[in-house]
Amino acid sequence: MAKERTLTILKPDCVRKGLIGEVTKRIQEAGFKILAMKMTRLTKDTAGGFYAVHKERPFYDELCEFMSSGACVPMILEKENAIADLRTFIGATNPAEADEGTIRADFADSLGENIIHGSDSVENGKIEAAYFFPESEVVANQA
Ligand code: IDP
Repeated sequence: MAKERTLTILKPDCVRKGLIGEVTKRIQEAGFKILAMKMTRLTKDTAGGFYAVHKERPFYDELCEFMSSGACVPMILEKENAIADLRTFIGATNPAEADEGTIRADFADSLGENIIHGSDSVENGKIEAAYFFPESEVVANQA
């Protein structure tokens, strides 16, 4: 199977709860290689741009408020089947419906504040990775 890249974000609730280390450890133990990572704080506008696909949804404003409410940690991850595997790893959007042992089942409080993001397609993964990282910040060769 071909290697894929995906974009994850440890959301502001993950940072506030002191879970950066725990979630990053699980990401690495699950076989994802971190090619880029940083801490940043989105503005309401940059959060809105990232989630533009949800612009017409009733929760859009709440989502932009939440995503700009504190620091977050975006990362580019690489692995075979990374897109689907990360989605399985993080669990369903609503933590009440997330499988046992997933990040959202273990740590998320609500549908809105659900700890972690994962790209939903290869195409969106590329767009989302470029939203946070110029190619010069992607360390593909880590030998
Ligand atoms: P995903 O993050 O599992 O891909 P999406 O449907 O793409 O889920 O929604 C993006 C984010 O918007 C979710 O992770 C969650 O933080 C937020 N969200 C989704 N649905 C709701 C809702 O009904 N109320 C509040 N926030 C929501």
